[in-house]
Amino acid sequence: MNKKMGRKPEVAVVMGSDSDWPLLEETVATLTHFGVDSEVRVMSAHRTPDLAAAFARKASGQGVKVIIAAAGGAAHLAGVICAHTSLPVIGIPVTSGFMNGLDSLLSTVQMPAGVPVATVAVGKAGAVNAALLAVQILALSQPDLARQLVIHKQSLIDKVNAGNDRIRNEIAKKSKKA
Ligand code: RP5
Repeated sequence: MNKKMGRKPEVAVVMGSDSDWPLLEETVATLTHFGVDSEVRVMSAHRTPDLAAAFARKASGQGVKVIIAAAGGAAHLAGVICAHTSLPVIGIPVTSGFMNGLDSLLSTVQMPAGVPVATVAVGKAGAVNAALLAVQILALSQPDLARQLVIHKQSLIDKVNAGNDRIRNEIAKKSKKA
């Protein structure tokens, strides 16, 4: 939520390493676009397991409504967070040096029944979509965010239509020249 209004962030953005930050900046920028503040933390499922578990256990009590967790390689952070909270957890698989992040994708998405991680795409699309999904969850109880999401959908339509016009104009110009 809005720090300016003296409220704690409702979205937590956590990542397995500071090396993930360039990707997670996309997530935070998208949240910021909707006026949603976030708490950003680096923690590791493997290197700081106690910290990750404690963070997940306390998050709900601190006003967090959605947790976005990103990791690469043996990407278990979202799953470990999910194991310790009933909050919705969105997992972002970070692009890795091995098969461009297929390892991260499978590690994040292949959760056992009962422990759901809403896994988005590898890379930038996933980083942006994780933020949008978090906004959509918050929008269920926040009409202003719901209104902004309607505007966002219209911007997607406008962009596609502009692309259609541009391509059709280019083709028309070329066929006139020929
Ligand atoms: C994961 O290992 C992190 O999320 C990161 O994507 C990857 C590499 O971490 P560093 O070696 O850069 O710290 O846990």
